[in-house]
Amino acid sequence: MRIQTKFAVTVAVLASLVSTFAYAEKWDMPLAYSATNYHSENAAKFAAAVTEATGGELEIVTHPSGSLYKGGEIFRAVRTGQVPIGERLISALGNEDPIFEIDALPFLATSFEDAMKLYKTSKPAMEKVLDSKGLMLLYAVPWPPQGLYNINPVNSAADMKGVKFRAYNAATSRLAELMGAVPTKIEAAELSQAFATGVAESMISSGSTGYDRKIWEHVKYWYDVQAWLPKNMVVVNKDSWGKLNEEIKGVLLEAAEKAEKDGWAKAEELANWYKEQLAANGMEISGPSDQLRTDFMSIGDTMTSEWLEKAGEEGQTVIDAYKKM
Ligand code: PCA
Repeated sequence: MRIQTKFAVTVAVLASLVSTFAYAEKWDMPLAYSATNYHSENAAKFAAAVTEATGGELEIVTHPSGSLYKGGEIFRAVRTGQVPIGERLISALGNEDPIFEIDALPFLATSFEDAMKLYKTSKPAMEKVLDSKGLMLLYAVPWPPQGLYNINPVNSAADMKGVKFRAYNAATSRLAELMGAVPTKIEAAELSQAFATGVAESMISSGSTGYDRKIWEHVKYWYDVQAWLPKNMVVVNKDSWGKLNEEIKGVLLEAAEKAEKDGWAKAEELANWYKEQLAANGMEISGPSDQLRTDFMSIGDTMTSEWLEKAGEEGQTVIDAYKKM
C-alpha cells in the first residue's frame, strides 16, 4: 500500500513536471528605451507579474535599450512573429497606417487628461488596424508633454533655420521642415552620441528622454511647449497569443491592465520631476515665448490638415469623437 502511494505520488509529480515543461514558454520582449526609464521598468514589472502568476508557464523577458531589436525594428519583428511581444512608439507607425500619427498631432491633446481621452477615442480604430496586421494591443502608456530642446536660445521658429534637428518619427521630421530646420531620424538609444558629435543640435521630446540621455551635457535650453503626449504601446502577435491557454491569456490581460494604469500614473507623477532634474543639472527651462507658441500653433494647423488629407473620413471621425468627449 505504502509503495503504491509512493508510486502514485511520483507519477503525479512527474506528470506535473511534464505538463510544466509542455507549456513552459519563453517570450522575449524587445523595448527601445533605457532599462531605467519608467516605460521599461513598467514593462519589466508586467513581465515579472506574468511569469510569477503563471508559475513560469509563460516567462516574459524584457530586452531594453534596443538591445534585441532597435525601436524602428520592433513593430515588424512582432508582426512577422520573430518575437511574440514588443513595445513601440505609436506615432512612429505612420507608414503602417495614418491613424497611428494621431498620437503626435501638435496641440490636439496637451494634458494627461486629454491624452487619455484621445487614447480612448482612437483605440478602436488602432485596434482594427492592428488586428488586420495580425496583432493585438495589450496596453499603452504616455510620455510626458513634448518640449523643444536646443543648444541655443529660441524665441521664434525663425531661430530654428538650418538647425540639425533630431526626429523620432515622420511628424517630428515634418515639424522640423516647417521650421526650416534639418531633420535626422535618431533612436533615443543613440541620442547622447548624436548630440555629443554635433549630428543633432535640437529635438522635440519629453523631459524624460532628456533626463535619460543626460542631455544637459550637450544642450542648454528646454522650452515647455506641451505640444503633445505620444504613447508607447505593447503589442502581441496573434498567432503567439492563440497558442496560449485561457488561463494564461487571462493572466496576461490582467497584468496588461495593471501596467497601463500604473504607467499612466507614473508618467504623470514624474513629469514635473524630470523638469526639475533638467534644471538642477544646469539647463534653462521656460515656457515658449508668445512668438514661438504662435509659430508652433500655425505649424500644428498645417500638420493637422496634412494628416486629415491622409487619414480621411476615418481620421476625422476619431477627431470629432475626441472633441466631443
Ligand atoms: N521620448 C521618446 C519619444 C517621445 C519621448 O518623450 C524619444 O524621444 O525618442
